[in-house]
Amino acid sequence: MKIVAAEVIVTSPDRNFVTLKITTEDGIVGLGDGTLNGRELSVASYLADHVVPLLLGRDAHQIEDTWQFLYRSAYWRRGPVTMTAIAAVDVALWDIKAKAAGMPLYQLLGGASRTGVMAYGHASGRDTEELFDSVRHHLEEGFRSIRVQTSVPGIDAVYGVPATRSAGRAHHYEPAQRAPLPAEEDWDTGAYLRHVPTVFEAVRGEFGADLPLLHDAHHRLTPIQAARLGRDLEPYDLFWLEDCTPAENQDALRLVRQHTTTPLAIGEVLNTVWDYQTLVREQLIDYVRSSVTHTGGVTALRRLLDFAAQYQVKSGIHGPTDISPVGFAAGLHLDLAIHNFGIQEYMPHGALTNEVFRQTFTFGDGYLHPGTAPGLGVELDEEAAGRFPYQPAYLPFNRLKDGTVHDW
Ligand code: GCO
Ligand code: MG
Repeated sequence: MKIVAAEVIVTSPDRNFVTLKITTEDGIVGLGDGTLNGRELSVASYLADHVVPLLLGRDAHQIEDTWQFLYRSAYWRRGPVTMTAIAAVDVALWDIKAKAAGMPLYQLLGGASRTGVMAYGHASGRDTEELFDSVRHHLEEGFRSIRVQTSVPGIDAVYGVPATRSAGRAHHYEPAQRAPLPAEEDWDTGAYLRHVPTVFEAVRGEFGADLPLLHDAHHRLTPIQAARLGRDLEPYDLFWLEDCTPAENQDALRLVRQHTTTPLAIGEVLNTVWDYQTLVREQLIDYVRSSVTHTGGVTALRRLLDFAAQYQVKSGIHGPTDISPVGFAAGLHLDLAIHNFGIQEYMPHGALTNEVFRQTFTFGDGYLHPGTAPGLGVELDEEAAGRFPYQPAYLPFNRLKDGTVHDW
């Protein structure tokens, strides 16, 4: 089944998305997500300039061969732009194969291992009252596991907490801003380490012992600071503490592990199984945070999660709004099929995004399901996509009080 066309579509409903649309000689269309937040056009160019010409005429069914060809023939390996571009191709080919088979993708990955996929949502607040309100709102929306992010006294703008509560999206934090330059946020590790445990104490007091709670430290701590935070949070029984240290230093997690039993999740900025070698083999983490979109697609993430399964490490697939509905759906099919599923992040997309990407997944009482439509279950409305041209957008960055740039 020859590939006869491949097109890169950049659209910006609510935010920027890069989609690869592959068409086969018998008219089957597959979609892949190539969205890399704040660097979207680099992936669009990598795909359009260097990958599309290689795809034309290839057999769409040869997913493994195409993956190996794109990974090895570039000579320059790994990195977020390359791995996101490979993911876009891989996911589009899985979509095509599943449509050709007349089955939802999870059937081709071995079939469902569970009836639904447990999802967590993002609650946040500038103070306790606003945070409790946000947790309640998420419970009403159907979430049964909640990530808790909080403002910190003395810090003006902090990751995960919207600076303003705009109507309609009041409870959803959007990680990028449409702006010609990145916004500057501030950071004070001491103030954060003192404040966060008091917030979890309050949340546990209000919502009880049973509610699974998560927290994202977003790469800001040194190993000894992370060890202290993990230990201080032990009384509040977190489902996980995420990105406690910048993960390119895998060895750092040994020290954190020696000091705390708080479960650790890492990996949304990692791109390949190689980035996880020490983390998984030494069981330094409990959850793999990679997305399908940034890790080379379904083929590569499946392999990574199978490796993790040998060490009792589970999945926690990244699901922010900067993964498009196409990449999100691909993650849901994997979640349903693999044995070592842990939890799925679910940050609902905005109304305009849902107009452009027609989706079949369902959510209720804490669980997501990708649906049973053939393929991924996502269709792109190209007319709607065309109404939302690309807009420059950046992730924020951090400075300490003395002006030093810090991890965001
Ligand atoms: C998460 C992430 C996101 C990232 C965003 C960057 O846990 O969902 O940390 O909020 O900041 O995906 O593009
Ligand atoms: Mg995160």
